Amino acid sequence: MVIGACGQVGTELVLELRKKFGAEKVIATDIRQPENEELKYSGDFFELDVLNKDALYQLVKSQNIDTVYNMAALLSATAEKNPEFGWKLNMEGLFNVLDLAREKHIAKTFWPSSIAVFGPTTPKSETPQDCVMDPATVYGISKLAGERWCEYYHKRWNVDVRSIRYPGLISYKTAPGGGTTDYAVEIFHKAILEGKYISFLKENTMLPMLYMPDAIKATIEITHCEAELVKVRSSYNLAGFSFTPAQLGAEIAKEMPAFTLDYAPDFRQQIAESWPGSIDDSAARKDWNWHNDYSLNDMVKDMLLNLKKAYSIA
Ligand code: AKB
Repeated sequence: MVIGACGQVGTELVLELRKKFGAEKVIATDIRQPENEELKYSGDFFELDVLNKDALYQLVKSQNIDTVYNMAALLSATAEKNPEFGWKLNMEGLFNVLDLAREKHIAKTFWPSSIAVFGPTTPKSETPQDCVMDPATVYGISKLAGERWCEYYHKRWNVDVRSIRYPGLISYKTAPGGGTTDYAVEIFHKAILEGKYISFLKENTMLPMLYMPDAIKATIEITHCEAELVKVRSSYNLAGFSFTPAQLGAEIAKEMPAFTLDYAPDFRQQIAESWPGSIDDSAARKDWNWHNDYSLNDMVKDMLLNLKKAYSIA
């Protein structure tokens, strides 16, 4: 079962799981009906609010669910605008699923953490798996608290919970909603539709990123590998490549020479500045053999190709 199936990661996760395991084996759920056509017609969908513990339990039981991917969350920028709800959704949603596992109604669960668990005094470059973590956002605080709870449930009740600290995720099928790294997706849409983009982050703001096919691959691999391989039960560092808005703009301009980029930083700049510029993901590489397939250049080419197709531009 995928909770938050209509979101940026959920959409592609459901489609890939259905491809891998069969459509009838994967239940998609979200608080709202799917808009993505592929998702809509690819298999069963149920409306579900992860905060409704009873409805969640009923669905898990009636559909005989063994694995839950719990992707429902308020991201960094949105949670700053509504801190109380950000905390509530991110924490209660996690507890509702962890408790199902603790009570043995499901066998295992995947829960995404984020580079937002790091903060201003965290080492900025090649941020280690274990280091100072002083998140400066509600989202980051909820993810760090969630990581501690995941490890606690695992140690105390042997709950099989697995997690990755997602960096910024770049995708063309479903847009991200309310994150600080969203500029790295918006820029492609604007480049194709208008030939220009105004970035809400400053030109030299370096952030770790990952292309969606790699993120989906990692998510499925960590969830389905042997339990013994998963040595970190809080959450694994993970990354593909790092870039600044200026560097991404330059890559896009290689493919679209007329593209222009300007900057008008807003409140998200401060969030971005509290996060690492690059991530050391050697623990994930060593423990469960993680590796990314896409470089920055591969990603840019693939994004432009697919978005041009989506907008019917030759
Ligand atoms: C965000 O920007 O909030 C997310 C994240 C890095 O977790 N994309």
